[in-house]
Amino acid sequence: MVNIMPDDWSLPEPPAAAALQPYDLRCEHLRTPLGIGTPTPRLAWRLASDRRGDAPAAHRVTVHGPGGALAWDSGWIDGQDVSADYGGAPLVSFARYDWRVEVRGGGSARSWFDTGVLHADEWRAAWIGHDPETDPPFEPPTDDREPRTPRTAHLPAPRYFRRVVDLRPATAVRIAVTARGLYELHVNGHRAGDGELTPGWTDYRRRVPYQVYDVTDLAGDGPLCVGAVLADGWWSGSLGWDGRQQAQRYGRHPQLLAQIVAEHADGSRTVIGTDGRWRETIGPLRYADLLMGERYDARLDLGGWDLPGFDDSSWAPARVADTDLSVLVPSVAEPVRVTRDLVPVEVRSHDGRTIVDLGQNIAGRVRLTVRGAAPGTRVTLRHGEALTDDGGLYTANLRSAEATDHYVAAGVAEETYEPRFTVHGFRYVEVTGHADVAVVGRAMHSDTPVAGEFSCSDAMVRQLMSNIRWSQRDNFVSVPTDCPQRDERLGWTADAQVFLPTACYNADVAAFFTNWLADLRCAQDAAGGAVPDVVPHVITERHGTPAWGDAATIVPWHLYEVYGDERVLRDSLPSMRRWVDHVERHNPGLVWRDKVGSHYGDWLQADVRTDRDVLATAYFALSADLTARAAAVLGDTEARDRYAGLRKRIGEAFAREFVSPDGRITGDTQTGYLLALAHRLVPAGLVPAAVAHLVADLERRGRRLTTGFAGVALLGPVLSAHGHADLAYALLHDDRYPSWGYSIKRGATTIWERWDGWTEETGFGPVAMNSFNHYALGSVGAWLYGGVAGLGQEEGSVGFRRPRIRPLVGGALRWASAAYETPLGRLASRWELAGRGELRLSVQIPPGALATVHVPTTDPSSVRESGEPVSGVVGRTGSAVVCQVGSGRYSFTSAW
Ligand code: RAM
Repeated sequence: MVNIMPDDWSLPEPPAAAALQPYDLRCEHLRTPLGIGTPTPRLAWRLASDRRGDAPAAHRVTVHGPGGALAWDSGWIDGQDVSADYGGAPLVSFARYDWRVEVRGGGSARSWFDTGVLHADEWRAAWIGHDPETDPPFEPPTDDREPRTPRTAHLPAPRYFRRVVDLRPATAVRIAVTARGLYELHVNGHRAGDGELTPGWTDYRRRVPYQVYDVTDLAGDGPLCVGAVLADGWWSGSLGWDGRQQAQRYGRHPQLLAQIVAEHADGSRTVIGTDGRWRETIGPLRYADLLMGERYDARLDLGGWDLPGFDDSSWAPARVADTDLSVLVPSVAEPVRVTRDLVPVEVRSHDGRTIVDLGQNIAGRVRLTVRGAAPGTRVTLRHGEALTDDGGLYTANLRSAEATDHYVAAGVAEETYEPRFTVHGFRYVEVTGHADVAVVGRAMHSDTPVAGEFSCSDAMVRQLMSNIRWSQRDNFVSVPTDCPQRDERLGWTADAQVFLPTACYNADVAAFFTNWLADLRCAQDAAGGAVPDVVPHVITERHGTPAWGDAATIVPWHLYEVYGDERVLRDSLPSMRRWVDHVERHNPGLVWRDKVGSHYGDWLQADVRTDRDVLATAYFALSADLTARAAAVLGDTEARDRYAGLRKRIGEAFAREFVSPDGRITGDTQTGYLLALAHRLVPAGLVPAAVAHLVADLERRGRRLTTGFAGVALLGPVLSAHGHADLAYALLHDDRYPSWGYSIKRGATTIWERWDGWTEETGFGPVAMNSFNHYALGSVGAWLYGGVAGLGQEEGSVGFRRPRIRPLVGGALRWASAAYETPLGRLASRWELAGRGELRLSVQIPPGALATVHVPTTDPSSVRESGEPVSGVVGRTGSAVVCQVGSGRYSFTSAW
């Protein structure tokens, strides 16, 4: 069964433009951000032009600050840059800056950014929140009699805070807010902003991000009521496996911090921070936990608690808990948002329970509507990814995560409830307690803008891409996690690095990973250089693992290649070096056998076991290589030479130790060959033999893969680079175990953690670890974009200055297409077997790029572009004519 879900996060079209038109203006990788905290933010734009060969020659940026005053005029800057670092008058905190970019001979576009706290001494706020262990307890509401499970027994009630202030008439009101915990901000009876699970998860010991809200419209002219709900979240709630033991990892109870900044017509400001004048209580939200779920008792509603006139005399004065503000940092990434509602595809009754099927495995929660319930009716929502054979909810794979929400009805004709401080990974919801209910799924994730789309003629491959995109969204929840459902949801570093190339094609993840890399650097062992297996660092005993720790070099380098922002290398080079030095220090023989941490090998590979020393040493070579390249970009020639030399010696050690004279790699597994070939560790003369061994292994197994997390992404690229695209396609189209198609045949709407998540022989895989929503094996996505549709860049090109379009016509495909927003603008390709031996290839190249296009053909003389003999030919390969083109749209035809 192929279950096609519309994947309607489609890529918006760039503007139609006769001449160079800037669009998609960003500041520090974000669109119209509030709370920018750097003094020299990077401003960037893309360009659209319908004119062939167009390239920008000069640009000019002007920035106007408070009161409309000119803050910066860059003047005309010659060159093809599509970004500029702010270079004007010192920025002022909490102010709006309007900016405009103009391109010589082209158009102009405007955007804005809004600053946060630019100087640490401008904070006027304290952390507030009762300490339940030392402060008098809040009076429990009398009708709070709901029984709890052992897992929820310890969960405290979230707190409600409020403060009413009388501001002089203000022209603008902003609020900077954060929590050690999770918060939801309210202003004058309204929720402020649309971020979820704010402030997000970071390494709270070192960085607690704050968000800034412009609440001018909500503020009005009268008194201003600022309210907040505060819950445990990652700070003090269940975290990782064995949720209860891991609870209170960062702190024992949550705290809130906020600063209101009102601006008046005369330019003066009123600043009010959280302090002992705020008031605090508990309310209808009886507990809220990311893993366990929420319980809301609507009978205890605090109606109007966030309005100025509310009587809060029974609330306690807030306790000032702490005044350490040194950990506060501006938010640098998009918040989590609810981006899509899913209407159930089926609602059934099972054993007196209602089972709702959303038709799609998501991360998020539901909106529940209850009609005609008596006061005190308890409605329970349980979440699961699958159904048991008899049609009940399957929850064994959630381990200790209860993923259960309870709603106690107020008893009005119709009432609506939506949890806010929990997130579940689920496709099915079981509703008990009341029959007249309606449920809508609410998908939420870090709201990274769509950057690419891929399609093709094969329904199963389209579903594969849909599954990949969903697993990306479902697991990009503030940090890149492994899974959204069980008691884990951690930032496993290998998962992130293997999936990163795919993630970059799907979405603009520049800000998202910039944030995560800051946590990676915080997490790295300061003395030794070991990188933990999960970031943020919460499993202290696991670190230094091959392929996991190497995220320290792979992630910054790949971000640099894709986005062309060398600042990521500047920030990361010391960390990259320390990681490589750490491995070298413990492995002076340059074969990585010692200090291998938890060594998971080629995690969850099927049927075989790749030699661990081979895998480790290949990653060591890769990390040394990337560190050398980063040093070269930054002009550090000494470091470049040192790491390039190291890479060379690791390569020699690898060849000596693992490559036999007949081209066999120790262990003789697909992943062993893939790693060695992809990272150029096979001596040139033995490459054909090594490829032959890889191919022989695949053929011997009836064209079945055995790869796990580390090898899987390399199948397509390595096989097709060595003339075996047919095999790569065979694996892509396969639907026998183990393959992507096998899960899709079974109705998968997300990528499974393990090839054997469910099999005919055994049914569900091991309950100890069996997620149906894990992106690692979805790392094949990069090959769909970069291989099948052929959208990539030349070796050495950065930021897609020199794109390479090299489609891979083959398999069962009649056509394939992909489009991608490069830093320069839109890059796209579509190939199609048009019948009668004709191939059509249309491509779009962004302004300023010089692209190499490989036009597939069996007859070089047949190649035409827009009906004319093709020009700009720079070479021929066995099956393509290679030509160079500048920006614009081109339509090629050729014999095939
Ligand atoms: C499990 C998950 C995760 C992986 C680790 C090693 O927790 O599969 O994705 O990285 O193991």
